[in-house]
Amino acid sequence: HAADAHRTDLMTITRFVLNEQSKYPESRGDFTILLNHIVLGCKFVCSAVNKAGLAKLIGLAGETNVQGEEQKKLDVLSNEVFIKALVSSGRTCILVSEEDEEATFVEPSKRGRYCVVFDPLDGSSNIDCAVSIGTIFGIYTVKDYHEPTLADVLQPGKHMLAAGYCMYGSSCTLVLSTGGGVNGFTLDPSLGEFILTHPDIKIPKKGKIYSVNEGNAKNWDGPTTKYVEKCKFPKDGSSSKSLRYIGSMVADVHRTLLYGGIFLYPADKKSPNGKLRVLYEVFPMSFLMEQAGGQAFTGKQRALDLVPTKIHERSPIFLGSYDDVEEIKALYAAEG
Ligand code: AHM
Ligand code: MG
Repeated sequence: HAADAHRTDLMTITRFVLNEQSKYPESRGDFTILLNHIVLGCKFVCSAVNKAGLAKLIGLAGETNVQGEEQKKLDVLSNEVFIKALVSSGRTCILVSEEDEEATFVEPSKRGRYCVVFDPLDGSSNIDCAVSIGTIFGIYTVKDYHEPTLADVLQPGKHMLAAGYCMYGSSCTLVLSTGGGVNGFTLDPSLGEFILTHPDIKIPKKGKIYSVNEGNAKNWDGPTTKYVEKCKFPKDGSSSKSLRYIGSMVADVHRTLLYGGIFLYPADKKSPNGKLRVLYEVFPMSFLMEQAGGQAFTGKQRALDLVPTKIHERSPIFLGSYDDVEEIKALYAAEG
């Protein structure tokens, strides 16, 4: 009986990934080791986030991050934990974090063949009011780990080997793809283990929700304006979409993945490249969307085809249900 099986036969994330990797005869467990260190970072951040209100961890650290935003203590802490966990895994070579202006090149004695790009704590404006926040990560491999260069991480998202996020919400949920679909794991706090709770996630082909910061509407371009207008006042007799916007990419994308619909952070007159960062926000989420049967589009091209030229580059992004993204693509195509 399936329900009983679940209670005694626990599919932890480690067991799951080991099973998946055993399909590759050349696999030596390196990826599993790397993932275990990412999972450790997520557990640490989860516990820090849960204690934030109590431990007075909230507040300014008196520093600003590379984008000039105020940095909260939790951001600094999360970044340190991830950098240390990733370096000590002995499986990484180059690390790119939203919080660090420069990429970290791991010292030669600790190098391995993976590059990890990540945003250790995204959605920081939501920390102080206890709304969901998350960690986002993407994984590449280096060509030659004796000679790592920035070119190893300035690669299109389609070259990613794996991507995922961890959401610190009403539960702590880790969503991962290693290129063979998308799976979701929930942290069982009593075990300290992520257990497979959402096997083989597929995004609904079409959704009933759109998710965007409409406060920027006066600065949008034609296609975005037309699309959102269509969501509210459909002319084809279909019902209007609901608006949901948390302002935490991980939470907005997680809902989109499970319920369907579209998430957009478009270009606007003030931010011609949008707000979200290509390497560690746009790519991992686009990778997951495609793996779940959805699409991700920049307004010009398939998001995963984009070739970044700088590690903190930004791009507009439209991602979600296949049919919903198809509509926005048509509007941009019509624009010429
Ligand atoms: P952050 O890295 O400063 O936390 O900003 C990223 C966040 C995303 O999580 C979210 O999708 C977006 O910013 C919301 O931006 P806005 O407040 O402009 O709507
Ligand atoms: Mg961010």
